[in-house]
Amino acid sequence: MNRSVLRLYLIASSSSFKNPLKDLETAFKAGVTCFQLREKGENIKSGEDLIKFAMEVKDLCQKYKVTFIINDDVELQRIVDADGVHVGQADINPKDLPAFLNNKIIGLSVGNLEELKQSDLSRVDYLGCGPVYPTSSKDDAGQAIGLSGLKEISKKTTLPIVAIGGITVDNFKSCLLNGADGISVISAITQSANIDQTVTQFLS
Ligand code: TZP
Ligand code: MG
Repeated sequence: MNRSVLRLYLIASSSSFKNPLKDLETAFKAGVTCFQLREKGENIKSGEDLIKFAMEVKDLCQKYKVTFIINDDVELQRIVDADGVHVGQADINPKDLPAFLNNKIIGLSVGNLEELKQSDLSRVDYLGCGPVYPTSSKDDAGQAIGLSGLKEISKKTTLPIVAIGGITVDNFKSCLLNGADGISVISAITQSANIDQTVTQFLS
């Protein structure tokens, strides 16, 4: 995959924003490069509602040339024909993902060198590394690995890396200087009072 796709990778659920489609459009228009639908947390959609929302997001992604990734839900990926899936260490092993994902993007979360060593990366296109900084957006995110942890992982792989966890407009540049091809954020954009400005700052 092209590493530049990871440059600004937004993650959100259907309830992360006050006006999800409007706010996502603002973020995409401002330059988000990749979007992951991660339907977790409170007030989440399921079934037909989730499919409908994911289709609407896919249309938006196509309009703004944003790569569209689905977290974990392989069936939803297939139904909406998103660009790929992202799985965590506790999810399906990437090597066991169905064959219909062969020409799709597969992302894997890696929290430390041990996880990197133990993961079958034969079908993995990029790694999500972190949490780099402490975060309250994921209960089981694990210990923050810091910039040193990020750098360590990046030295042991040639796969594209997106840094994640506690990343803000004030600390993202350090991630890009320590092995990350891009940065992935939830709260910095979903909680922003000025999404357009925040996205622009992340791209500067
Ligand atoms: N995986 C590791 S940390 C994290 C995920 C999904 C949450 C990142 O959210 P935030 O708000 O950008 O720290
Ligand atoms: Mg997962």
